[in-house]
Amino acid sequence: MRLTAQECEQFERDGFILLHGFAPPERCDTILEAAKAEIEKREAPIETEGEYVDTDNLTLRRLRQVYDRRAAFRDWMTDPEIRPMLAQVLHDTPVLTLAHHNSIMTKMPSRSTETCWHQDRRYWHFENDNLVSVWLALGDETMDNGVLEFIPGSHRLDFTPEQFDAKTCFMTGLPENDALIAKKVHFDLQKGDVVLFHCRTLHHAFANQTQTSKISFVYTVKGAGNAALPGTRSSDYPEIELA
Ligand SMILES: O=C(O)CCC(=O)C(=O)O
Repeated sequence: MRLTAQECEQFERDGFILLHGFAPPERCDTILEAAKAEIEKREAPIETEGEYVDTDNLTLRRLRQVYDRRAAFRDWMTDPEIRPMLAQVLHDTPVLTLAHHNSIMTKMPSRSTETCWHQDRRYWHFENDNLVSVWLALGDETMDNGVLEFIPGSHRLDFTPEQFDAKTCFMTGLPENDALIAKKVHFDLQKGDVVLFHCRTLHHAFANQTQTSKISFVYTVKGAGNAALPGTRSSDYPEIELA
């Protein structure tokens, strides 16, 4: 499957694009069942809400390194259908990087927290920013349960370090930041919807205010010509070319 010229332009302009209904419901159910089993096991490496905020909240936030956990996850991350689209937005051969987003994301009822505005590249170390994440909704994602919001065009802007706090969150309360944040958009996602977003695109999500867990899948691809910097976490994990 390929993106239309208009969709490619949209990605270049906004830094994200929605692929509505990309993954069939049965496939999402298989992934979701596997995700729930892995969530139940809670095996390392994981991240909890307590790592994002100063609390003793050990609510699960993310299962990391999921590629190695289940065939259902590996199959999704190496899905041949999406590769041509990834090649289009990267302008290069897509390569899976297992170092970073390679995760089941959770927003648990009651105890989840807001995710601050940020660019994913904040902890990533590559020669350049040619990296795109693939977000798969495994159920409904809305403002009530913490759907992602994006700032269109933010991937093309240059920011100063003063616009970010010590945790590399894009600060609210600064007039220039707030003016940009006012332009935020989101899509209400349904099971099978995929969002591709650039690693410089500012995004955030509120807490889950519902009584049902929100479970999503996210992985990242880079252009083959974009090497991870030696000696950083980004180069510590295998890469898989999706030719
Ligand atoms: O699920 C969320 O709150 C957003 C996650 C996210 O943006 C990230 O981990 O980079």
